[in-house]
Amino acid sequence: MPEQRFPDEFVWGAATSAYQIEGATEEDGRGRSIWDTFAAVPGNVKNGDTGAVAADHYHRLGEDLDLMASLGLRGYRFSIAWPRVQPDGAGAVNQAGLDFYRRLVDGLRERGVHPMATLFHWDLPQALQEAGGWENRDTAERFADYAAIMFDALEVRDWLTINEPKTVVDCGYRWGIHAPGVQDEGRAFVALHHLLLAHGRASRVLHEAHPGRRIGPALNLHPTYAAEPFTGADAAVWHQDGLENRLYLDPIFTGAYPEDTLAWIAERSPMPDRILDGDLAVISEPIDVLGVQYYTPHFLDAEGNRVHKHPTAQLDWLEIYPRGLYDTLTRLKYDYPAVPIVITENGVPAPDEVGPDGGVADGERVSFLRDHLAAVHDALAEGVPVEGYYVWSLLDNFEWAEGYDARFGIVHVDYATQRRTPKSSALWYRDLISSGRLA
Ligand code: PNW
Repeated sequence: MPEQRFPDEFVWGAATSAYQIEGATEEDGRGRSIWDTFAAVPGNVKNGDTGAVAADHYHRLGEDLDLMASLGLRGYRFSIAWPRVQPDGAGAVNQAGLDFYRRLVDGLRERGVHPMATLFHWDLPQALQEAGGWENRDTAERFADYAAIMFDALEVRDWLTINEPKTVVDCGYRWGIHAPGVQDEGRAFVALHHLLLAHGRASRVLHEAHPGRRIGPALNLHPTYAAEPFTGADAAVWHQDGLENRLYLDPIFTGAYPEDTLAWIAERSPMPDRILDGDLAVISEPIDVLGVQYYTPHFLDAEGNRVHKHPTAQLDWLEIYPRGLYDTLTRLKYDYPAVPIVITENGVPAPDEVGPDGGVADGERVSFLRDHLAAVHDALAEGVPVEGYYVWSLLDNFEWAEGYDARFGIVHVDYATQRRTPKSSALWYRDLISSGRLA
């Protein structure tokens, strides 16, 4: 195989999110989030796990920054816990919360690591949930206010608005397996519209207040395919593509919801009535960067049911298919206007893997990352403007409804001692970063 060299300026990064690693949920004036509430209800999260301690990152910031430097990371994507900064989601700012993220950004800069900040990675202030959460249009305004606070407080060039609106809509509101635990399609798509509105409002605020900085959404995209050719699955595949991908990409890039998907939604949700004049102009505020999160494709049988064609990971929703990342990236190039793309998440879970010597040999993760990066390289060769890649995740962490059993980190966390141990994938990644080429 010819050598697969990446551009010198390619940003090799790792990603995390606040609720999944910080812990310290009741310290220094942090308000309550919907994930604190959701995780406290027995049965919602495996083993009754919560983010109360997580990887204790809030108390181990210096150590974790040094860890990033030791791996040679060029980029770090983190999220800001809204309730740390605005405990009630509106009004008064909690200085201690702001200070934590200032220390983080300063620490990254001192170590030459490029920061990428996510404004919302699912930990909505509980007070806003009590006022209707994302079903309440006002939450988008509150989000724009919070975004303005963060834009002024942190010297960060690159911002992401909403992490995976699709997962909020599907897991949080259609299936009820994530906070806020709603199971109602009608309400789900109302929430969707307000999430996109929040994205657009915050993007406008940034453009007006800080020209030169960049912002975009972080979308999980799932290429959809017929599991077998000539089975008549094409209509189902297109419908699924609407729900998974076009429902998010089209309004942001083209200023219109996909008509077929909107018609389907209209049969089950009052969402179309909630679209006011001017909303789509806000939602389609030009983006400067697109965060792409890729984990898995969806193969459908003739009835439109999902089937697996390839091996799955520890979590069975994750069917391993690196070619899907190439297909996703090239599809963006051919179907949508060109913007710089950053892979803001890609990774794989595995059960605890500590060997007898205390080391962690996660060969399957190395293969997964290598194969997906080869797909990124192929997309670069095809002219897709991919600027960087952030592996999910830097650390083992609170994997939402799966709790601590599913470990996505390239660095192992022993939750009893909070000891960090780079896995073989972290050492492999460090070498890749220094050579710039896939061996
Ligand atoms: C993402 N799916 O969520 C999130 O952004 C992370 O916080 C999370 O830890 C990571 O992926 C791993 O799950 C997803 O069902 C959740 O396809 C579900 C899916 C995809 C991504």
